[in-house]
Amino acid sequence: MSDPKIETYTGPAGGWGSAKSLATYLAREHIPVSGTAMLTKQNKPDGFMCVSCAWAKPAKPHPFEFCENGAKATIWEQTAKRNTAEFFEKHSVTELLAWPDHDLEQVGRLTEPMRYDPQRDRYVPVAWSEAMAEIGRELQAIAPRSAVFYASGRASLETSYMWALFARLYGHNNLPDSSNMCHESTSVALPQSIGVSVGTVLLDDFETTDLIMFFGQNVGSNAPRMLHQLQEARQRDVPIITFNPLRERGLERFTNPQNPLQMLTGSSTEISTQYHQVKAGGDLAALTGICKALLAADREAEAAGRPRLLDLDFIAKHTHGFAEFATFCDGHDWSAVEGRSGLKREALEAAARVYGEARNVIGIYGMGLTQHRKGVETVNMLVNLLLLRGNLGRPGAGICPVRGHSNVQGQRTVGISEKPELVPLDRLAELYGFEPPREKGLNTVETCEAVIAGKVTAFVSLGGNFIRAVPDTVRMEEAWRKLRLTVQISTKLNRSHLVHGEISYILPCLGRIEIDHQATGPQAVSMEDSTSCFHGSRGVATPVSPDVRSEPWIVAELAKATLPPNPRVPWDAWVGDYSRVRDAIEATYPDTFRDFNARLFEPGGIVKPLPARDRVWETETGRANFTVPAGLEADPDTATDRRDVLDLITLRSNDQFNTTIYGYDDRFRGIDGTRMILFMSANDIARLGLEDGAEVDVATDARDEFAREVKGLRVVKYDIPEGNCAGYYPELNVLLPLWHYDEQAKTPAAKAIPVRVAKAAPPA
Ligand SMILES: Nc1nc2c(c(=O)[nH]1)N[C@H]1C(S)=C(S)[C@@H](COP(=O)(O)OP(=O)(O)OC[C@H]3O[C@@H](n4cnc5c(=O)[nH]c(N)nc54)[C@H](O)[C@@H]3O)O[C@H]1N2
Ligand SMILES: Nc1nc2c(c(=O)[nH]1)N[C@H]1C(S)=C(S)[C@@H](COP(=O)(O)OP(=O)(O)OC[C@H]3O[C@@H](n4cnc5c(=O)[nH]c(N)nc54)[C@H](O)[C@@H]3O)O[C@H]1N2
Ligand SMILES: [Mo]
Repeated sequence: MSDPKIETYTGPAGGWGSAKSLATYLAREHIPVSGTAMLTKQNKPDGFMCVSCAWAKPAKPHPFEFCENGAKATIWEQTAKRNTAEFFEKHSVTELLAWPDHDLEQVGRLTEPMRYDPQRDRYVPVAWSEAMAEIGRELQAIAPRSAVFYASGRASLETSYMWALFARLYGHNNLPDSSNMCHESTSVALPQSIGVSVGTVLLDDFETTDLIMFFGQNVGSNAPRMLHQLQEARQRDVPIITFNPLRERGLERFTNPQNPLQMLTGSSTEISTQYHQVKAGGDLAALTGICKALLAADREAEAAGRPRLLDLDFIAKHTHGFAEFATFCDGHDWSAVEGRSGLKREALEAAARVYGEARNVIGIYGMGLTQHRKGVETVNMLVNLLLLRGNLGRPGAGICPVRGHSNVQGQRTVGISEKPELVPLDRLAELYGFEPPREKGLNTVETCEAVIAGKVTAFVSLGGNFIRAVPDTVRMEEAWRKLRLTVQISTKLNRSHLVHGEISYILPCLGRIEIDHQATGPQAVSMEDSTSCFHGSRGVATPVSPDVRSEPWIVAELAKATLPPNPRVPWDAWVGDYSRVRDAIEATYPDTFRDFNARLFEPGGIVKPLPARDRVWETETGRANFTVPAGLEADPDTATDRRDVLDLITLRSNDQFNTTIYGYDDRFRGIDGTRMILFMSANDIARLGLEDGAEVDVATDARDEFAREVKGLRVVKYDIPEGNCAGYYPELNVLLPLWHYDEQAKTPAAKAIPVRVAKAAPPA
């Protein structure tokens, strides 16, 4: 790593910066330029579905239907570098624990199964059969409820279905997945208000929308292909109103790297027409303010005999709870709304005006809404706003949560859930002749609590990097080392392999981009995107090593080694022909997956039926519910406005995928060469007696017995609201207390952690 460079970035998102960045990656991963042919197959109906984000895949794709970060994900997976037995022979686990995340994955793709050898403190090669036999024996020896099967949103629908079935046949619902740390707030909120757990917007809706309201999602880095839809909407003069504490470049200006004219002329499209730098956790108040302004304007219109602003017909026919909701909005005065949101009344009234004039409105959001103590209430506050003008269940309008991992939503659809009520257990019982466990399983936070309490002794992981992704790094790593068994099905080495149990295995798998050859030939798999469309995907690259196995094969072998034989579960036949797994999925969920195999490669994907899209509300009231939050405070810990405490936002750079750190270049934020950064406002820097570039120590301001501290962050003066600061996940997860989660969904509240910042102590 060279010296860090920190300077203001003045370019747009996309543009030549993207193109240049990709060329560097291809060279670094030793992929010849001919290897880029792979990229033309990305997100195409006859190709493979990107392993990066979950954004929708259009029926008529652009010639290059990928973005800078999707291409990086492909290159990172298809690197020519290999992590072999010789590597593990050279480096002890203790030594590797000191390596940064980037360096661990950078070693290359895992190539053969490995078992931890405690005598030598090294991972050593093991035969697949031996690995499976020992893991099976270990799982047989414990009560099923003391094992957890985690999944990280990338595995296909086929693998995920088998994984969830394996857990239930074995005897538990302990199926946490990355969605517990991500959009769980959505999955809890939307059923309360509109009776579905997912967004209602389809790609087509972007073509007829009249306004996009955009909350807490960093599109330029984390879902860049959506910039196409945003740019096209802007070219039709559709306003975009953004709420984000940071001025994110992708939400300001975008040069489409696939538009030759824009590239040649250096021009760009303005994305946001209004940009509101709301305080972290201030969206609940900001949305209340907009609703309040709209209600007032509607009364004025009524008094003056002008057309009303509320959709009275929709409210009367389709909703429940309007009066109480209006009382809530009227009951909070503007000074409270301004204080909590950090936004001026005039700004919120301006947003309300545009909203009140727009016919069809889409509300988009990401982690900026979900990862808060009141994440569920905040998501439902956005629904409230949409309900006021009937912006649900009609073309051009709706709610659009931007999901993370490429199949995180699909994993839930096919049974990976700790909540038994979300799974057709009776159907499974009937199909496979067993009595599925009915007791609620553990989600991510509960898994952490149970490991600390010693109630969980085995952790088996389908992808991901759990120990690095969860809160309270120091406490969790300590607890993790007491586990009896840890098993990671992975593509690359990460910290979760190094913080391991007494018995520990690394099981290397194929990535989605590789050709997956089984008894009946090369196999296809499928996933569900963020707009609830299912897509087939076919690998195109040669497998990284003859000793890696496909995820369905690994899951089947684990199941066979663990469970008594059950002739009704044809594990081997499923592995030989994935279309038979799809048949099983269809048999379990006949309405959702009708003619699944026949329609697998339908351009644009198979659209999942969603009652709310047709204004059928599967809620307790049978209507769409206005919901009333407890108050405006988004976060009970940080509500007191203690002047010496800042609310820390942990977020992603433009050069990472979650805990996978591609590099140290956060181009749009002007950071190059380091991730140990604390973005602060000029006023806070001055008030706390610091200066731009100063080295600081940051400690969590939590009233419990644990000290949580990160030393040696570098202060970067940044355009961010006073009272907030920001830095990178996962490095700052040390500061996030395990109990700091959304009250209803238990999503870790990673976007407003109360911290104290002090000048770094001189070395002792
Ligand atoms: N390249 C790339 N793509 C990814 C990922 C990746 O790491 N890299 N991760 C994937 C995954 S799993 C997910 S979940 C998504 C995550 O995608 P995002 O939802 O974009 O996640 P974050 O980077 O955490 O950024 C959240 C955004 O919310 C803003 N924000 C923070 N606090 C608040 C708040 O209180 N209110 C508002 N209005 N805004 C706030 C931040 O400034 C930031 O712009 O992306 C997916 N796609
Ligand atoms: N403080 C803070 N914490 C957060 C967040 C935050 O914003 N702030 N975000 C949260 C969110 S939204 C999420 S989704 C979680 C992410 O949590 P996870 O999903 O658990 O983590 P990832 O970093 O995506 O996992 C990366 C690893 O997955 C493995 N992998 C990659 N591809 C494949 C594959 O095809 N198959 C298999 N089997 N393995 C593969 C590789 O070994 C790689 O090292 O983190 C959460 N944690
Ligand atoms: Mo996520």
